[in-house]
Amino acid sequence: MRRGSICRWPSRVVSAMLFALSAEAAAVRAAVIQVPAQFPTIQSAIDAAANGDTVLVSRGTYAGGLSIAGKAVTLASRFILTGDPDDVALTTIQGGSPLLAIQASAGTLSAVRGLTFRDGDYQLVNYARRATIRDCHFIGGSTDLLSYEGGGGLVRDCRFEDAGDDAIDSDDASDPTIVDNVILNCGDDGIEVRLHGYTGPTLEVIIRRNVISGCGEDGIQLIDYPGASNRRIRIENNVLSGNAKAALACMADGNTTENYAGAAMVEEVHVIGNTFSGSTHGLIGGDNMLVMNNIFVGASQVGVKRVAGSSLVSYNDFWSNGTNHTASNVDAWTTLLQNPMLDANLHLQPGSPCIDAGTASLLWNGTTVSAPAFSGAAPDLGAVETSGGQVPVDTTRVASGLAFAGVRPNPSRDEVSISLTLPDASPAHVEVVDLAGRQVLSQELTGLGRGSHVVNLTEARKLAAGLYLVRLRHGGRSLSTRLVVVR
Ligand SMILES: [Ca+2]
Ligand SMILES: [Ca+2]
Ligand SMILES: [Ca+2]
Repeated sequence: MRRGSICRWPSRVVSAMLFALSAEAAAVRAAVIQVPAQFPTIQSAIDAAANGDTVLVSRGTYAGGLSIAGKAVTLASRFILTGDPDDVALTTIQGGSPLLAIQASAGTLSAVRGLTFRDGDYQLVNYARRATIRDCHFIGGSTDLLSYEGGGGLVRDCRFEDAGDDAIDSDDASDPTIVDNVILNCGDDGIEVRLHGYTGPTLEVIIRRNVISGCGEDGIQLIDYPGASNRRIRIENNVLSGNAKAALACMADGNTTENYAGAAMVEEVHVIGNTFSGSTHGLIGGDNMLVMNNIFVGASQVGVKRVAGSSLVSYNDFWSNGTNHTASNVDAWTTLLQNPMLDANLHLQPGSPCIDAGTASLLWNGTTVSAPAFSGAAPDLGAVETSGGQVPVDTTRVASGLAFAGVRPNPSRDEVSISLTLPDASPAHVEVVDLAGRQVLSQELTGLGRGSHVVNLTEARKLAAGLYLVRLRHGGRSLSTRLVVVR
């Protein structure tokens, strides 16, 4: 819970609004309705609220079985005024099935803020296209904690613990944005998204900067149904740690019970900058996934499995997995196989080879996909960007005195220059190779002499957009680095 994140109404403003709570005033301006001071139960306050009103609940334990329908209501504890986490912990809605439903008829400005939901069955079910759920705590219960049923909106800064089934469940035409949540010890999956058949405007499901740990099945489970539904899923900067089966898995044909087989899932999924730690499997994939800038560490069986079809696995680090990857489109040139040097929180320690080892963007199936904002020279691998970035260092220096310090700019739209050091005056050769291994550019480097040089590759401006390997050869040795061309 984050202290002091947002206080929309200082308490003196609330008092003034309460004095103004005549019938006429309520009709024309948002009001604050207090429970239990003005209404003894939450539902009676919701029923009395007008569109845009806030139902402000004081500390206490209240019965579930609540419903918001036909208007936009903010249902909140005094946390929205105080920023005090105790206002969340001590303002509890307990029991019921569900504890709270936000109906499809609820207004788009509906919000639930700073409440604890405890026990019961299906704690919060959202049918509304847009509802905001922030700073809440979901604990226990026999089934799912937060369910989207054709609903959407933001769920942020919430904590989910000990779900009977999934913490967050997304069914039908839902498009939740799931950001900055902590999800612990679910009976089944941390987040389960079913890709039911759907043909309307593109549904964007976003799963960003969450910590998901200790779940009995998968951290995130994407359940496919036959055919191409119009969805895109972005899974970015999450820490997926110590979940029992897979950290992230695709499932075929509506199956929810992990079978480690993956799915020929054609919906587009971006898996960017996550840390996968532990589990039997890191990622079990589909047929249309871009997997970039991630760390896969400590999977007892396989780090990345069945990321196939038009998928690409590029700029990732694999370390200490039973098997790093199987049956997947892994770009070996951009793949690190080094200890990521993680601390106890799975953040990178100083000197980690994952610092600045990612790519800012990648051309994939004709589209340039960008990483989130980063510091330093390039994105780090894994979920958490280090603050300063590393001073670029020459990691390819060899004892012979031959060195290849890199390609600038990278990504490039035009010609590029390469920085190299030669041990003597004999000729060198540079070539650019595409992902299929075809040589697309070749240039002799003669008369350079011993020492450091910068050489322009003017022909690089003719390269098609894509990912390339730049290889420097000299005296029987070769050194390589990667180049991304964008157009
Ligand atoms: Ca599908
Ligand atoms: Ca499941
Ligand atoms: Ca960086």
